[in-house]
Amino acid sequence: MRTQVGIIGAGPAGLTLAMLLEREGIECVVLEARTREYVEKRVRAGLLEQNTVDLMRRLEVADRLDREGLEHSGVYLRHNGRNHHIDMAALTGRHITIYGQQEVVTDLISALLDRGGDVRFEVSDVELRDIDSDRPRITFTHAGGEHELGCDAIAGCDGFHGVSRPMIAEHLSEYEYVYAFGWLGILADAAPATDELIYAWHEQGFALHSMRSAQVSRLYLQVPIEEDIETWPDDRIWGELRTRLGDVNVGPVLEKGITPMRSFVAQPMQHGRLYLAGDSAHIVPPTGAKGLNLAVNDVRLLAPGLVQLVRERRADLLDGYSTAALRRVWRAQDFSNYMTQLLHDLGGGPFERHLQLGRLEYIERSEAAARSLAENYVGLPAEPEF
Ligand code: FAS
Ligand code: PHB
Repeated sequence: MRTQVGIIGAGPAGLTLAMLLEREGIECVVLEARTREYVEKRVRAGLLEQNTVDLMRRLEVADRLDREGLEHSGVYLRHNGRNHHIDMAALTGRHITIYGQQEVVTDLISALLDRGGDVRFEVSDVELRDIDSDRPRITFTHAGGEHELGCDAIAGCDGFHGVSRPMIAEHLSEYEYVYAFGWLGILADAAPATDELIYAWHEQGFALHSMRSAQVSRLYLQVPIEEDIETWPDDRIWGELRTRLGDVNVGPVLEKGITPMRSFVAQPMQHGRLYLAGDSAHIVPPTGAKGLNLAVNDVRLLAPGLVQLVRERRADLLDGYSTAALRRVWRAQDFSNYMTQLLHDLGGGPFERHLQLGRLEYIERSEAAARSLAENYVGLPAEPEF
């Protein structure tokens, strides 16, 4: 088999890249380990930056997003039982939109297949070969047969546990920071008790009130890193959410799980003809709602370079990909770390708690402080494409 760009992974990064390439008439094949149903049901991120929404509209895959997405002008920061609203739209002129990652993935797969895109689900034994040459190959098993895919370049969009990053590990510098806590998240059939997200600082730990629709709430609690979900029956979860968030509407819990919190960057995000994008290259704690948005920004920067390579056999754009992508990666790392340190119980005792409360009071009083938080949260304006 031969194509122009081989893409490993049908998550937000791989699918958005495939759509960007398809629009330019560049042939690509997406190889995905899981079933279509699994990736379309996987509950993860929920908040889209303005840049991500704008790009989905440009790709003409935003019809359902525009109908069902919840556009918000800001968020609430809560401490000492008081919610303080940060009007991000007033401060930045930009909005955020609540729309589940699984909906984004569903829309992208449907649009890609409708436009003749080639997505292979349930592939296995994926291996990358000759990535230091200008004719890299991917070998894999699919539908009971062994296959080889020749291409001009490979995009490693296969997430944190994928095969791409390990392939070039010897050429990478890796940076990691593991937090001593995680998030217990629930999806509940319960109308949100708030119009916009509430990020709550509380003596007992952080909590977040998010949502997926007017009928479905998405809520999170900070829990110790080794916490066993079995020790959290629903009534204990609801009780702790009420303690930290105040008013919550209780309903059937549709899903619950604990996500560890880490910051991770592998750089450079490329070697030879392999280009990493999304979680395969970086992980942020979800406090800044950056994970999905960073993945989309990576491929927005990667696509023009791949188009130039295929059309003009030149790689000067691609040679600058990692540097360009890492600028926003590290900005998002810093913001996600800032939001995490601001709102979570870091175990630093009373002095640290007073520092946090002082920062929260400052954000309430200072427009400059609020604007700085707001412009990072809604997403800095997208870097001009090359
Ligand atoms: P993804 O992990 O989404 O996609 C990678 C794809 O590659 C997967 O479909 C995988 O099956 C496939 N793959 C892996 N290995 C392969 C192989 N060898 N061959 C073929 N395919 C392979 N972000 C937020 O902003 N907010 C959140 O609340 C949030 N919650 C999260 C909760 C969890 C449990 C996790 C794991 C992540 C969460 N994230 C959150 C981050 C998440 O949204 C990611 O940033 C986002 O999925 C990144 O997209 P991709 O880079 O495309 O990676
Ligand atoms: C979510 O709705 O899943 C969500 C929202 C904001 C975050 C993290 C998760 O910071």
